[in-house]
Amino acid sequence: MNTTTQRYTITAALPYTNGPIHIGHLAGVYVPADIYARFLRMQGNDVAFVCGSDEHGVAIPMKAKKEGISPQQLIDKYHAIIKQSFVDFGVSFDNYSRTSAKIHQETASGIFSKLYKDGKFIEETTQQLYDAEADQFLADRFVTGTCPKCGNEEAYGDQCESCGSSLNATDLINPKSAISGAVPTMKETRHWFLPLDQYEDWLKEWILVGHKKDWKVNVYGQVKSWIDEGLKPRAVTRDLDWGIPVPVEGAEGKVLYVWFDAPIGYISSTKEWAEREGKNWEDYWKAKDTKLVHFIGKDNIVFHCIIFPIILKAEGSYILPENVPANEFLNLEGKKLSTSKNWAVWLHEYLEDFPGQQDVLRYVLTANAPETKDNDFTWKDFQARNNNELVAVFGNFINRVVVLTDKYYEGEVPSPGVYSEVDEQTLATLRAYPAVIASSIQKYRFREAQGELMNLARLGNKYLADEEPWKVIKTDEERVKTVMYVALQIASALATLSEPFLPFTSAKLKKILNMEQESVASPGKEATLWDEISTKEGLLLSGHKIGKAELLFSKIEDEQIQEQLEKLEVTKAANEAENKRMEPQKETATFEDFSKMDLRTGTIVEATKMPKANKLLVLKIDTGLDIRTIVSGIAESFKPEEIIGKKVTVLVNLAPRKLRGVESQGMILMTEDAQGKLVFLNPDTNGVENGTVIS
Ligand code: B3M
Ligand code: ZN
Repeated sequence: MNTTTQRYTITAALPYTNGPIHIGHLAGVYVPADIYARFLRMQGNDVAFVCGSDEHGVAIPMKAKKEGISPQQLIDKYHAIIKQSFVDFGVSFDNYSRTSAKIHQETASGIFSKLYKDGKFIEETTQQLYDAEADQFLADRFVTGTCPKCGNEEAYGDQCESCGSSLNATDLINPKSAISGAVPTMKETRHWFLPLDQYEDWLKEWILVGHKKDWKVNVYGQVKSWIDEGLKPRAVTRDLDWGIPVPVEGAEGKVLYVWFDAPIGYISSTKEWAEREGKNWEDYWKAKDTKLVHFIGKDNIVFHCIIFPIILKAEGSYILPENVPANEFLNLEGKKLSTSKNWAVWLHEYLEDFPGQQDVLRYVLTANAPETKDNDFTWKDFQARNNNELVAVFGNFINRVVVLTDKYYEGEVPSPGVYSEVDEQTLATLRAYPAVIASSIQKYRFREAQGELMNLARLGNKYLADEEPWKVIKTDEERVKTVMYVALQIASALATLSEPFLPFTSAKLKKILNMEQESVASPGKEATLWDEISTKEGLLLSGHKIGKAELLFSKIEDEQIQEQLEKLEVTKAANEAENKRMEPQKETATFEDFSKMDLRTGTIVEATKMPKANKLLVLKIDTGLDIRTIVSGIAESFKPEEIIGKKVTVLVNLAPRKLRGVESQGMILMTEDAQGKLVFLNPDTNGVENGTVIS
């Protein structure tokens, strides 16, 4: 199947050091990346699996301020937590670095300087949003406002998390400083821009033509829609005092944009590893026959499929990603995971609450992986998958095999007699599994691959249940030898094939079966253990002595699940209390300010959903003056059909603005209830004519 070895550079998104790792990160990025890297190593490939902490960007100083510590203290704190939790969880990075490392500063600076010297940037002085109160330019997460594409009112200056659009701060409607809450003013500043538009044709050729077939539909679709909308030059420097200084004279006080330096972190991490291991890093980034694969979440697609490849292309000597198998998002108990709202299952806490049960979480996250659509993690499902699948199927099968081998043969693998048809069939099915699982993994379908692994365990369970060696032993001892021999081959195949998915279980099982610990083939070795399942008579030969039974998995009790659910209840209550806190009264408005607003009574006469926008409804309102279109962000609270005929209060002289290409001519006034559901602000106006002035 494999035999020729291939060089791979596998990267996993660098986590921001503004919080610990949660299950969303794991399901979206780290578990699939680890399965892939482990699998490739088992196939004898030459793999560099790299990651590291992303310690720059506006999110860091902002979070540090919130925690009352310095940015350096913040990154040190979370870098340590994150790094340790990956080790404890068995994520097999070859190197885990950090972007505050010297080698990274040098690498990122070096690439910027090269592009600068080669004239790849546009240098421009433009008006940027500025917070006069905080004496700071506002970009990225320092500014929030309404997304011009979907109407989400909490979009950031670099990206809207609701629709995934990548934005420039100046694109936001009604921008607001995230530092002081002030409405920003404009101020001139000079920056370096990467002219993404100049690479459009090249991107079309490379991705839209070249990777139409092998990239995931969700990834390909996003890239296509960005390219179709037209790319714009993007600033790759920022006015900020946290980050890598721009290595250009006269750029004091400016740093590299975090999304310029962070992906270069993959390269620096590889350098750090190569130096330590006596390898040549360039083999992993510049050799044409190396395959580069980026594992990321869907919100990072634009950076890995458009911006970083353009940086690499402009530099000129690097390879480009072979694939970017981005995942969708995982939700928790029906709600979006959120670091700031503490709505998460934190990895370091899980490891404390469920010691030794790393594989259970790995298993559940892969079984529920958001590979093609957003998925939900629930504690009940976690418990059920552990108890009904890992314990009842996988664990039960292994336990029976090991206990019976011990009981009948003192742990020695018996010699098989003549195979029955069922034995032959079972062995043939078993021998097909390595190729089936491998093929799914190669297509980045980890969920399907793990499903097949469980089917193999099911095959073993069914085989034992049908052949009933515990009964037959009373009448036909020879037959039982054959049955146990076959069952032992299935057990040893499970020990090997489970390694990418359940590395702790695999190691434990190999120890129980007294198998060669080293399942990772050395590069160039002809056959790997993975292949030998299909090609050899069996992995456990007659006469081989296995060890004693040990439980692979244990039942998870209701109380443990209850505890986790209670933890979430506490978070929910805290968030609700936070939301209920009264907003302070706004600045004084003069009578003139108020009388400028033309408020009227109106009626909704038509309502339709805005295509491809979760929050927006396009309304036709009878304002008495006219029937006009108003786009309103109320789609999550109301279905179009339930609001036709509703009386509303309309601000009719609000400056029109375009949302998703539709011009909105005014605004309807709303408030919200304690649960966050919107409520129409329509005092008792039945009987009042549309268009009547509210004053
Ligand atoms: N630090 C992770 C995120 O967006 C971001 C990834 C960088 S990968 C180069 O959550
Ligand atoms: Zn949006």
